[in-house]
Amino acid sequence: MGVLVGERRLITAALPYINNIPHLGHIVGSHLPADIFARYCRLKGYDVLFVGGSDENGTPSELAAEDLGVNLNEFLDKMYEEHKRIYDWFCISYDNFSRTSRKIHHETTQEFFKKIYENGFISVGKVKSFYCEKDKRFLPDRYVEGRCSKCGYEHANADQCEKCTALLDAEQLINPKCKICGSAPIIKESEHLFLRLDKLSNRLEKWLRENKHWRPQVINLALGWIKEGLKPRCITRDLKHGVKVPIEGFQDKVFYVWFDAPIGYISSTKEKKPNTWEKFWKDKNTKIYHFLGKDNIPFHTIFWPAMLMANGEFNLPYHVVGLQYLTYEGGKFSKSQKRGVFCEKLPKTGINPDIMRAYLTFLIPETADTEFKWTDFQAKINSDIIGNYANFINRTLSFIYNKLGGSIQRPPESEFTSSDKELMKSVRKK
Ligand code: B3M
Ligand code: ZN
Repeated sequence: MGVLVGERRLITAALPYINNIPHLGHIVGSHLPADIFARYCRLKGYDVLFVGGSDENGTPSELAAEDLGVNLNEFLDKMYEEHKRIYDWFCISYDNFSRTSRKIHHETTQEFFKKIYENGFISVGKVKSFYCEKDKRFLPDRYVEGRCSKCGYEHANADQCEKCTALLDAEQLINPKCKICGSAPIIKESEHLFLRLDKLSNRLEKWLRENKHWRPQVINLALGWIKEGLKPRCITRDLKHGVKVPIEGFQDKVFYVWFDAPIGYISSTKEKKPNTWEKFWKDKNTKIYHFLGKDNIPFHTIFWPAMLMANGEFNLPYHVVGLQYLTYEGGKFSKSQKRGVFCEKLPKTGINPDIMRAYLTFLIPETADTEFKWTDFQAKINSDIIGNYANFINRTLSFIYNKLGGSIQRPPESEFTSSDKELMKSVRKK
C-alpha cells in the first residue's frame, strides 16, 4: 500500500494518573485519537507499536491511598486493573499498557538520568519547603494548609490559594498546619537537582521551528514558553514514593513525577519488545507520535524534548498531537460535583462501546474545546450512524435481496484483491 518496508511508527497516549478514574474527557483527549491513528497506521502497513501505561508515582496516589486509609500498593494494583478494564472496554488497541511502578521503569529512569547527569545538564540548588518535625518528613504542597496572605482564606494550600487563585510560596502561608498531624511545620531548606533547561533553550527553539507539521496551538504554546525564558527546573522531591535518585547525597529523594512519567513511554516499549525496543527509539526510520491533552503540552514540547536532548541517545518526537478539552453539558467534568461520565460506570449502561466510540470520534477536540451532550449523542447516532451508515448497508442488501433475487454474480477469483479477501473472511466469521 505504498509504505516502505521498515517504516516504523511509535505511538503513545499520555500516561493517565492512576488515582483518578478516567472520564470521557480523558478518552477523547488522548487514548481514542491515539488508538484511531494506530489502527490507521497498522492498516497502512507501518511497523506500529502503540504504548501507554499508568502514571503511579508522586503525591497524588500517596494522598489518595491515605485518604481511603488503604495500603498504597494495594490501591495502585486495584486502580491499575480498573483503568485497564476501561481502556479494554473502549477497545483501545494498546500493544502494551504498562505501569511506572514496575522495576523496568525505575531502572530505565535511573539510567536515563545518569546519562543526562554525565552530559552536564544537571545542577544542584536549594529549595525551601515545609517540614513536619513530628512526622519527620517534608510535606508536599497539598499536605499543608494555612491562611492565604492575599485574601485571608483559611484553607489555602502551600502552593496556591483555591479561593483567590494566588500562587503562594512557603513563607506566604500564615499559620501553616501539617494535614497529617495538625502541628505547625517549619520551613527547611534542602538540596535538589535541576535540569538545565536554560542551556537547551536555543536548541529547543530551533527544533520547534523546524516542526512545520505541528498544529499552530501546540507550536505557539511551546514558543511562548521559550520566549518567557527557560530556567533550570527542579526534578527531585523529598518524598518516599517514586523513583529513587541514584546519586550520592540524594538517595533519600525521588524524581519529580513529570521527570519519570514520560520515560514511561520508553520503559513500556522495552517491556513489550525486550530485544528490539531500540529501533523504536533510536532508528532514523521511526517516527514518534505523542497524543495528549492541552495541559500536558508544555511537558511534551519543552520539558520532555529537553530531557531527550540532554540524554542524547534517543530520537525527538516527530509529532506532538495536543488536543483541547471536552466539556460536559455546558460545564467542566468534575468528580467532586458528580458532573460527567466517569468510565467505570459505562459497561453497566448496556451502551455498545462502538456506539460510544463513534460519538466520541465526532467530538475529538482537535482545534477547539467540544461539548458532550446526551441529546446530541442521540441525534448523531440516529442520523449519522443509523441514518447514514447503517442505512447505506441496509439499502444495498435490500436492493440485492429484492431486485437480484438475493445474490449477486460472483466475480472471478482473479479479480479479488487481498483486502477484498480479508473483508470476505471477516464477514463470514460474524
Ligand atoms: N499523568 C498528566 C495527566 O494524566 C500526566 C501525564 C503524563 S504523560 C507522560 O494528565
Ligand atoms: Zn487567597
